[in-house]
Amino acid sequence: MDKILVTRSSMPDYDEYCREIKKLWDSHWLTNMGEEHIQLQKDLENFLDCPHVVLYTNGHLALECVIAAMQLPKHAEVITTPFTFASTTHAIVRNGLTPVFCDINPDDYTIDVDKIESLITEKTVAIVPVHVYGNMCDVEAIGSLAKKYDLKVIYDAAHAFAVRYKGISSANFGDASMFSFHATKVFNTIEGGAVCFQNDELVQIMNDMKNFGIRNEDSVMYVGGNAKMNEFQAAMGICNLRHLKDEIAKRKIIVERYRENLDGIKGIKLSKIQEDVESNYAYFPVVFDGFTDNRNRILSDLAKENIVARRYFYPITNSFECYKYLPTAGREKTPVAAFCADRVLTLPLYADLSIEDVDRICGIIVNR
Ligand code: T4K
Repeated sequence: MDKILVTRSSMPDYDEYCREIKKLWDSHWLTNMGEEHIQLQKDLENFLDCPHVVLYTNGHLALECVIAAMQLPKHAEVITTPFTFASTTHAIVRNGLTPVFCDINPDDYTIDVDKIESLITEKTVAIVPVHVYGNMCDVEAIGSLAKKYDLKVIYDAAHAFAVRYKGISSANFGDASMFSFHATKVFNTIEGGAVCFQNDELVQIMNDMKNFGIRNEDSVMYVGGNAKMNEFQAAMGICNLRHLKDEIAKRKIIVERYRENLDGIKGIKLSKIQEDVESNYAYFPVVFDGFTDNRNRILSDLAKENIVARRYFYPITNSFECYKYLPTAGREKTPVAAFCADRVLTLPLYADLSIEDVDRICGIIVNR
């Protein structure tokens, strides 16, 4: 039997992609904000109902650039969560800022907004919350706190492309949101990412930042790097965007089947279905809380059947070796995140996963 991996990239028809990139052979224009790049940017601004979308070569550099664009004072504190991919915390630290780790709530794994205020000090300048698995953070509470304490809010929305809260696109909350368009995401440009925001004044700096800080042939404004999305990436995005609604509809059917099979079983905790949120069905996390001996046994039982689930997110970032020096590090400071990281598995999920395979995966978990 073929191996089932945690996800599988969505791809357009081969011929559709070839038609899209044919233009690149005609023009010899391969990168540096060419026609495909401009087209994808417009398509995304429409799709996301967002006035400004700036494209990047990947989500991580997009996040690094938008944090840099906020021009926050060095060594200032940024409140964030450790239950995320390495990228979130690294982007903060690589900007010379200090991450302060807030715990998550156990129902949807996003930042616990009731614990943010006690972490705010005179050094706090920003919050970087994560819409983990596509679940939305409590954007209203975060918005109020940011207003009260005059903090920037930059969402790591890597998992939340095409998600809406009360009908509003996830691109439109906080000062900015970063999406990842990596091959493993609901919408991919092979590698890729974007920063989305409403503020007109950010446009120039976000564009300069990804192009060595160069404003024009005469002026270099910032110490920027190279984080431009190339034309082949943008072409993949244009094609994939055409099919996104179908892809999400297929994912929904798979997620509903997982829920049918696993909901209500003692010791299996599924992510809360959030009210007022239109989901993108990005990941299917399951927390094994006393169901059987432990999560790792289930991981290896699945592996014996050629099924690869993943422990997103273990280890949590505040326990990383590279952050041992931080006074704010230590997984004991975020007990809910530590608990979930020790027990979570994200099960295989992609548009073409068959219902039979979903049933087989659930059978292995439930019948062991
Ligand atoms: N913030 C958050 C919250 C994130 O989750 C991420 C990325 C970022 C920021 C940064 O965004 P990017 O800079 O990546 O745009 C993967 C992804 O590389 C990473 O994008 C993602 N989060 C993270 C959660 O997962 P790995 O090391 O687990 O990926 P890998 O290579 O093991 O792939 C997982 C599975 O995906 C494979 O078993 C099969 C499938 N796959 C993979 C690739 C590379 C495909 O079907 N096609 C492919 O091309 O990190």
